[in-house]
Amino acid sequence: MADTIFDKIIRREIPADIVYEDDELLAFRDVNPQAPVHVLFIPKKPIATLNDATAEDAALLGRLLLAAAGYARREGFADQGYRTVLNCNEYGGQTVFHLHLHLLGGRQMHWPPG
Ligand code: DGP
Repeated sequence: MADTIFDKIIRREIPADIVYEDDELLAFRDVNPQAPVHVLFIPKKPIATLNDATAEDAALLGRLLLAAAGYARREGFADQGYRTVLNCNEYGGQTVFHLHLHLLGGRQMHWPPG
C-alpha cells in the first residue's frame, strides 16, 4: 500500500492533534472539521480502503468503532448523539487511502448526506 499522510502522522513525521492512541489505533482531529467535534480514527495497520479489509481485520474494525464510541462517551456527547462515517473509494468521497472512521458530533446531523 502507498504511504499516505496518515502514515506520516502515525510515525510523527507531521504534526496532528492526537486525542487517542493504543497499540493498534490512533485518533486525531480532522484538519478540515465538518462539525464542532470531528475526529478521525485509524488503524495503525495500513489498510487502504474498506474493500481491502479481510476477515482477519474483523476484530480491528470492531475496536475502531468501539474506540470512537468510547471517545464520545468520555467527552460527554454520546447520549446527545453523533455520526460515524467511513468513505470508500471515489463515489464514497474517500481522499486519503488509509482506512479511517470519521466521528462527527456537537451539532444536529442531517440525512441524506451529500
Ligand atoms: P476522506 O474524504 O474520508 O478520505 O477524509 C479524509 C479526511 O482527512 C478529510 O476530512 C481531511 C483529513 N485530512 C487530510 N489531510 C490531513 C492532515 O494532514 N491532517 C489531518 N489532521 N487531517 C487531514
